[in-house]
Amino acid sequence: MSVKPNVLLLGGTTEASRLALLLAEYGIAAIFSYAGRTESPRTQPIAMRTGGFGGVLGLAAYLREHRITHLVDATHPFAATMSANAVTAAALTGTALAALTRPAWQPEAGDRWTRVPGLGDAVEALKGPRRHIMLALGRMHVDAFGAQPQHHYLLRFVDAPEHPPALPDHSLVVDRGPFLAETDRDLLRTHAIDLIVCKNAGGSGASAKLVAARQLGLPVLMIDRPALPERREFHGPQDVLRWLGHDASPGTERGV
Ligand code: 3Y8
Ligand code: NAP
Repeated sequence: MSVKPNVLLLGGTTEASRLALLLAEYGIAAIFSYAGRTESPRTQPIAMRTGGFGGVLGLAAYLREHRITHLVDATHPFAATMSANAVTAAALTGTALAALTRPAWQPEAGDRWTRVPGLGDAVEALKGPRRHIMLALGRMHVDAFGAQPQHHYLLRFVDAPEHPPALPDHSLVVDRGPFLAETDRDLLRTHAIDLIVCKNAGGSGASAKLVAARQLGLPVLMIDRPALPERREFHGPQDVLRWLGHDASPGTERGV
C-alpha cells in the first residue's frame, strides 16, 4: 500500500514554484521551504516555512517531527550545502529524496563563453585593464571582486542592500527574475557592458542575459556548478508528481 505523501519542498527556484502549483492542484500535502535570503519571497499556493533547519541534524529532526514522507530538493544548483544536507538527512531518517534540478546551460552557436571552475577563478580571470562587467551573481559573492577594483561593475540584487556594495566603481540594479532577453539586452547596452560574469544556473529564469549576450556578441565568463552528491534527479515537475504516485498526464483525475 503506497504511503500518502507528505512533502517537504526545498524551494527558491522557478521549477520549485512550478512544482508547488502542481502539488496544490493535486491536493498533495506539502510544505514549501525558503532559506529566508530575500525580503519578500514569492508567495506559494501551499504551506510555507522560512529559515534554516540548523544543519543536517536540524533537518533530520524536522523530517521526523513533521512526518515528512518525501523530501524534494528543488534548490538552485549552487545551493550546494543545502543539497548535501538533504542527502545526509534523508539517509539518516530513511526519507525518500529526489532533486528537481535543471540541466546545465550549454553554449550555442555564436556564444563566446569562457568557463571557470569556481568563484575564485572568475575573480582571477578579471586581471587586466578596466572593463564594464555585469556581475550577475546576486549579493552574496560581490565582495570577492574587490580584488579587481579597476573595473566598472553592474550589479543586480533581488533586494536593496543595507550598505552600498564594497566595489569602488559600480552601478546597482534591484530586480528579481525571471528576466526577459529584451530587457537584459537594453540593460547591457545602457551600461556599455563588455563582459558578463554568471553562474551556470540552468533553467529559464536567468537565461535572458545569455540570449542578450549572444545577440550583442558579448563574452560570458561562466562559473561551473559545484559538485553535488549522488541522488535521484528529475528535470520536470511532472516527473516528481509521478514519483509521488500521481500521474501527471493531461485529463487524469486531479485533487479538489
Ligand atoms: C530566496 C525567492 C521563483 C524563483 C525565481 C531561478 C530563477 C529568478 C535568476 C541575474 C541572476 C541569482 C540569484 C537568481 C535567479 C530565479 C528564481 C533566481 C540569480 C529568488 C528567491 C530567493 C533568491 C535567493 C537569491 C540569492 C542569489 C540568487 C539572485 C524569492 C528571487 C544571482 C543566482 O540577496 C540575496 O542574498 C540573494 C541571494 C541566493 C545568489 C547570490 O549569491 O546572491 N538567488 N532568489 C530563496 C530562499 O530564501 O530560499 O525571493 O521569491 C529566487 C530566484 N532567483 O519562484 O520565481 O529559478 O534560478 N537568483 C544565479 O542564478 O546566479 C539572478 O541577475 O541574472
Ligand atoms: P546554501 O549555501 O546551500 O545553504 C546554506 C544554508 O541555508 C543551508 O545549510 C540551510 O541552513 C539554509 N537553506 C538553504 N536553502 C534553504 C531552503 N530552501 N530552506 C531552508 N533553509 C535553506 O544555499 P544558498 O546558495 O544560500 O541558497 C539559499 C536559497 O536561495 C535556496 O533556497 C536556493 O534555492 C535559493 N537560490 C540560491 C541561488 C544561488 O545562486 N545560490 C540562486 C537562486 C535561488 P541550515 O543549515 O541551518 O539548515
